[in-house]
Amino acid sequence: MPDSPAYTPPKVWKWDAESGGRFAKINRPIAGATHDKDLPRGEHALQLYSLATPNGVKVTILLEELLALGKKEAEYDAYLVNIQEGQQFSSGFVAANPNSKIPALVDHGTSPPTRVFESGAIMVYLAEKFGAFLPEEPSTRAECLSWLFWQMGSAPFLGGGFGHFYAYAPEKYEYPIDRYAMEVKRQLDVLDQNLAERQFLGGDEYTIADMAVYPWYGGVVLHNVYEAEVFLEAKSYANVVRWAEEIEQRPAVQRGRRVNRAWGPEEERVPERHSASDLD
Ligand SMILES: N[C@@H](CCC(=O)N[C@@H](CS)C(=O)NCC(=O)O)C(=O)O
Repeated sequence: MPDSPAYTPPKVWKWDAESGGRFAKINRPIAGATHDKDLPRGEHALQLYSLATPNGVKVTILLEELLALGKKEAEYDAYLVNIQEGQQFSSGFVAANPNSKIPALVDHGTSPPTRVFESGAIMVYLAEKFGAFLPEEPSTRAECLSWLFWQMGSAPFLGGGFGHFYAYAPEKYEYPIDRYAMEVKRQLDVLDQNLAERQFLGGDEYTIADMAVYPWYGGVVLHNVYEAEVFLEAKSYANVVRWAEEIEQRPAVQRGRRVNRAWGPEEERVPERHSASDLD
């Protein structure tokens, strides 16, 4: 027998702003801007509007890796978008990303400027623009893109599914926690088996696929994300732990993780980034 009363969906779903738990304040069933406000703009061609969540950090890691390679044109301004305050619904942000989610990139180095949204699309755009971290040889490129798109399709089950019901929902419900714990453990095993054979996700080369997957699944195995390390037996995925630790030691990764961070220890917070010296 279920321990909560059975729910029968009404004929037509209606929006009840009070019922959604931690994110009820910002989540809405409609798209578009809620208020008029332009985005700020700094001096570099690349303007990033983001936050240091896993989806944000993968892009700042890539930008810092490009700079570490000596790609000077990858210099960027990174502005913080406070999603708890609904800044993703400003008219300026919606013009950069009609989906109202961080990260969003505007490249003023093209005429007219190029807007790019969805972190995977941003990573491919930057990797192609600078000719780095996305292999050119067709089969290794396909392998890299396969793991990159694997992250885009898989992480919503980890964050929006498991993380939401295990850590954020107003009550603990066994059915969704079981459903998503099973899926996340399966995903960790997919990574673990792949990394048993390879140094990086796509083979011998560190690519945008590693940068995209690490903030999500590295977070689970190294940083007790959702306080679920024990529940998921995260440390048992030894190859994922080995791979995540190797990535996390990279100086560019350590820099990228701090950009647009407005919480945690003071020395790790860099809410806005306009030059390398903001991180030095
Ligand atoms: N598939 C998107 C997901 C982006 C996403 O979910 N961003 C979250 C923060 S991690 C967000 O901006 N949420 C605000 C909202 O849902 O209103 C991507 O990879 O860029």
